[in-house]
Amino acid sequence: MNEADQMKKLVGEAAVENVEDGMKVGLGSGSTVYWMVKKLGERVKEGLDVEGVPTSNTTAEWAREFGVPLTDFSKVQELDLTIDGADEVDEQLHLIKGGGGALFREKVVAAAAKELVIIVDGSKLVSQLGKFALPVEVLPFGWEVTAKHIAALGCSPQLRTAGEETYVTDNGNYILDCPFGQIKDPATLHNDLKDIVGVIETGLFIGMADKIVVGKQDKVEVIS
Ligand code: ABF
Repeated sequence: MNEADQMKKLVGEAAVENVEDGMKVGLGSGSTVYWMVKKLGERVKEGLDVEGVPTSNTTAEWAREFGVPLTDFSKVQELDLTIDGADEVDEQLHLIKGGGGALFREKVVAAAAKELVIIVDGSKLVSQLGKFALPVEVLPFGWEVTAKHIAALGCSPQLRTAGEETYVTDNGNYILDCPFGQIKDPATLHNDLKDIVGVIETGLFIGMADKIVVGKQDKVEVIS
């Protein structure tokens, strides 16, 4: 296992220490979350009573593979905790998420939880968001017009592809990756984007994270 994967495994497993018996847990997406779900499955085998709401079909497959019982919002409308990854974390704990294409369900699941714990390696910590192109989920109908309005905010939106095909989210929508560069006021940019008809959700998670579990060299730090 390479150093990056070892770091993901370290923080993913450390985050499971936040899970208590009887909890309903939001299960994020991404390669760091993979290790969290795997560890959670080991705790379930040891007797932990937990149910998870997955943020993507991929995460649901991991949960089934590792034996983490799943539930959904028809059965539970408030989660005790959501554990998820991120692409960037700034000093105010605002996030850019969505590199994995699951931002909309990730935000719904994060918003339904009493606490949001983010698991990242140290390379994701930034002083200002924006070096990572901001993923924006848009309705496929009229996406070209939506992209034009997003461009007017100061970027050149790129329609995300999967091989030769247009990438389609679990919700049947498209993702525009928007390289804004340094984002001085992420809250305002998020609101301006959400005002554009055709924009469904942005990868800016403003003031949602409660705790960041960070892997640095061979140790884990917690920022909150
Ligand atoms: C997911 O975690 C996405 O929002 C984000 O793109 C991803 C980061 O993935 P990884 O842990 O693989 O770096 O929640």
